[in-house]
Amino acid sequence: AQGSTLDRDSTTLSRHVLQQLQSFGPDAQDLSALMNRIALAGKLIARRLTRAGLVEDALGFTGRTNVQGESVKKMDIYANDVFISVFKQSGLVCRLASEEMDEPYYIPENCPLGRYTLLYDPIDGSSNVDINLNVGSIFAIRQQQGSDLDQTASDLLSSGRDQIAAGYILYGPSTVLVYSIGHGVHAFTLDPSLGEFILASENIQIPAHGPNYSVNEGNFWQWEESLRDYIRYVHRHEGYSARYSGALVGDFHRILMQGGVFLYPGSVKKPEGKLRVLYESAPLAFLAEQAGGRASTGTQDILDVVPDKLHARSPLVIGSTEDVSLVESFIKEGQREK
Ligand code: P6P
Repeated sequence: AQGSTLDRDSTTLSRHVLQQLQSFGPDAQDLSALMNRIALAGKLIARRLTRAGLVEDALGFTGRTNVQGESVKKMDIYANDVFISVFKQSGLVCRLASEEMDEPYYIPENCPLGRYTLLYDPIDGSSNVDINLNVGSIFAIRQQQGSDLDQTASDLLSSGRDQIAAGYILYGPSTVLVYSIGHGVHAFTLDPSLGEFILASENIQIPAHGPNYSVNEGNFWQWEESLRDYIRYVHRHEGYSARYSGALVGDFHRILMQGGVFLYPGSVKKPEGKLRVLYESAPLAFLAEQAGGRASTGTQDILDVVPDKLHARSPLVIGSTEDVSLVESFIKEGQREK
């Protein structure tokens, strides 16, 4: 037992990435280094969140609005800059595209030959920061296609199947980093006394069905009738629990660990929904499929969606295969009746 505990404690994130790839070639080294930078960003953000009520520039609003028209919180800016800072030193990343930036940030020292692009939502669910509830960072790593000399980053407008790695950091009672590089989904827990993310669980699998359904029912009357019919179905049937924290990463993590379905559907007025393809739906869809689950817009696999612009949105239905398919069946039924 002692041996296995020590083995686990010495399986750091960067080591785990190399083991995943069974090779120590240049790609493996790069991804290992990239995941190490993600881990450093997570530690820096976790540290600030832990002291949010005690330091300046952590709570409250900046008075600015971002490209989404959402009010920007101080924590959004801090976390956005953390990712830029840790990747500047990596020498591997040329561009960073974030929910908090209208255009991608280019790192001139690494461009145009930088091989990777980081797409991220630095603090997702930031409205939870001021009430000490969980928030998260979501990330995806893609290889840069072409030199992008005109800095339009048009190569990023491709399907989620071009992601080479994705994951999130969940800042909750403990700080958990979940990632996949295409070889299963694995979770690490931050040990603050070591300053290391330690392997917690490997090859996480989403159950085929689970009890949780996670959706903001306050939007009930904005949805298509077919979605309302699905909600009426779960209201009528035993065994369902409504769980919604208002922060996507925490709500998705519950689904990943216990099964069920998270939905952010389109509404009649906003058929594309609220969540962003490139740095919210697509990374989580990558994880969901790697964990034996599914992610859909309701009519199409999320990983097949090709965004038309950097901050494109899509509806999201994600989680257990049976639960996602049940939602899709209601939507298809609704389309037949039209
Ligand atoms: P609503 C947070 O603002 C966020 O982007 C996700 O983290 C979360 O799932 C969703 O929006 C919550 O949106 O409309 O239910 O408040």
